[in-house]
Amino acid sequence: MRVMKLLALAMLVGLAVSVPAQGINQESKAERDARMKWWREARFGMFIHWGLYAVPAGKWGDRTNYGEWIMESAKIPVDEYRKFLGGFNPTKFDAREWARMAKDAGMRYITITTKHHDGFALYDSKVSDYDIMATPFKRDIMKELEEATRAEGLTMCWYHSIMDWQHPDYEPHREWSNPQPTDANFARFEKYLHDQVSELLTNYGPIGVMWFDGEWERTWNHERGSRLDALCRKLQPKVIVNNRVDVGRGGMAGMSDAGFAGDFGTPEQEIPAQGIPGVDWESCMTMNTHWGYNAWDKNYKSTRELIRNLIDIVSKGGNYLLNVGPKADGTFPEESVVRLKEIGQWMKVNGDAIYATQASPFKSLKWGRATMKPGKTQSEVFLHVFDWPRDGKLIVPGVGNEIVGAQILGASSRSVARKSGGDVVVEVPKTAPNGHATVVKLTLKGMPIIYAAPTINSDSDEFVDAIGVRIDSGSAELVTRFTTDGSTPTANSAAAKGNVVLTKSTTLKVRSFHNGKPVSGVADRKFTKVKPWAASPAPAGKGLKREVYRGDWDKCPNWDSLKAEKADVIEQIDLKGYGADEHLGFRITGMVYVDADDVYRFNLLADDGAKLSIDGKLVVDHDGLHSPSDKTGTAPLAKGWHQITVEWFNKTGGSALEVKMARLGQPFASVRPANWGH
Ligand code: FHN
Repeated sequence: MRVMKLLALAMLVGLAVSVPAQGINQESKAERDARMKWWREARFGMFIHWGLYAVPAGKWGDRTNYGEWIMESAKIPVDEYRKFLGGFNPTKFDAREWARMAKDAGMRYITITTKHHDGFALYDSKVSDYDIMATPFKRDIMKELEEATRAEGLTMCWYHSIMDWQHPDYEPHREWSNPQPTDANFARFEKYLHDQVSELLTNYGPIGVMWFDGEWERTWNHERGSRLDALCRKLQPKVIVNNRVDVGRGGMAGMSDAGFAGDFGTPEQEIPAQGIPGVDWESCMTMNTHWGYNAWDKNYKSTRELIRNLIDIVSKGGNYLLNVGPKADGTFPEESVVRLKEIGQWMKVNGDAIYATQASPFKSLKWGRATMKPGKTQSEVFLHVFDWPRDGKLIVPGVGNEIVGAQILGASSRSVARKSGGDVVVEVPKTAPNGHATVVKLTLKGMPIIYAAPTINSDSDEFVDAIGVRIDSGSAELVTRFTTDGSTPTANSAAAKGNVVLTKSTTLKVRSFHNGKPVSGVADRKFTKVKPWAASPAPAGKGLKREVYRGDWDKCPNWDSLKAEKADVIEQIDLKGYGADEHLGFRITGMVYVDADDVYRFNLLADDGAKLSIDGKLVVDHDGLHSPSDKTGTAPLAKGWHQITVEWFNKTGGSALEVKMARLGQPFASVRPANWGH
């Protein structure tokens, strides 16, 4: 009975129980938090891209703008590229020096390319002759670096590419390469991949992160990703695995959909506009414009930009993985050495505002960013000031707490901070102590109370009978009051205790109150009561009709103008039997059953483009070329059967197609076969 009541409440709430897009391995939240703890507190790591590509250092023929992709981009055949083996003799390589530079820069972990896409292993692999032992150097670089990293108190992490341009069993192989494989067998390649990952997770001590990459080609899929994820966790249960082990990553923005393997999202060369509460992520970025060493690339970001990237990322709850591309002789480019040193000088003073901090309590700050260490008795809020106040008054907007104190990190004396209405004014020197960013630590009594307009959470703006809307003020100390008649909430307006249930079309207005006084702006959102779309007569048959097409498209074509290769009836919307095919399209038609009048959400996962229509109306438009990602749409439906059409195509590379649905307020689930008809 209790479950039914909770479900009823969840339905009314109009908000699904959100499932963070974090991994598929079965562990409790407490177990996951314990496993992720060191990584979340570390916040800052060094990425190292090193391999044979450092030998040409970016030059091939008359071009000098290559990096670690030189083999693919310059179409250098395997047997030609292997000649770099003889030139890879990094006699100046000093693992301890590398680890010391990372530590002195304030980095807490190192992630190095054990094998990049070119297939060359930087360690002594027993299952490959294409490794460091085939070079004049003949030393296990990973062993030396792992020992040095640990000696400096840092955590060793491995980057490992799934895509492999040289292995004869890897597919798709490069038609420009030679020798051309004659009996490529991807299952054999998968075993080779597992064997190398097993070496890396067996022979080098405890590893912090397995950072997979190159998961986007058509031969890699969710089943293989799940197997590789499971292998890592079997070998080292405490290891953290990034989301590129599987195929759930949505492009360079880096975040995954629920249900895919991987512990954290991997935005690349970008910083998300805002963090996502409850989702772990790490932005990886270069110092110049190449990951691998390019002797001509002098386009290095300034130390100030690198420090402010770190602050911006951490203020949004993420980690920063900053890359170095060492030279073939084993040294870091001088430009990288200088920047690491300068970042380290800043971190020495301000590391407390980075390590083990959480995302900013503020929605935004005009003059910079914030990070925080919240606590029940008192909280530390670190104000990272980019634009220093010339009048010596740093205004911190909308703070409801009593002030315990204020201090510029690195300063010998405390600063004076006073309340001015809802703001805090901190007296600071007329010039900024640090041009990159000066940090003011503001200590507050209790958990942060930030005067920001409450958020109105709902998965839909439409409803059929009633909808429950969750309103969040951001602090237990604040009371949220609301109106449904369009007026501005006052101290006498109704208080929103969690969820507000609406039964008629309404513009909901909400505002935060502290000690009886309004302390935030007003947020509003319009909710409309709608008639559900009429149901159709029940279908005669089970399952859905599918037409299969072959062609080369950039978006869903006009299927009526094409001739289907075949037509069949399917039990479920998926790619069974077609998983690796390219230049393929489906048009799926039939009916879907819903068991009550309500608003329903449809989630469409696709690579490449797809569209989903209900009763002839387009509900999800996820058309175009893109990596596996999902989009959601809603439709108000009467109990019974409704027409559904799903169009989908895959151009080249990876592919994905899945439809999930949910009644408003419930989590997404696959559609039971009995609920499909035609
Ligand atoms: O193709 C790789 C690239 O060479 C580099 O390793 C980056 C770093 O994250 N990852 C891939 C591009 O997304």
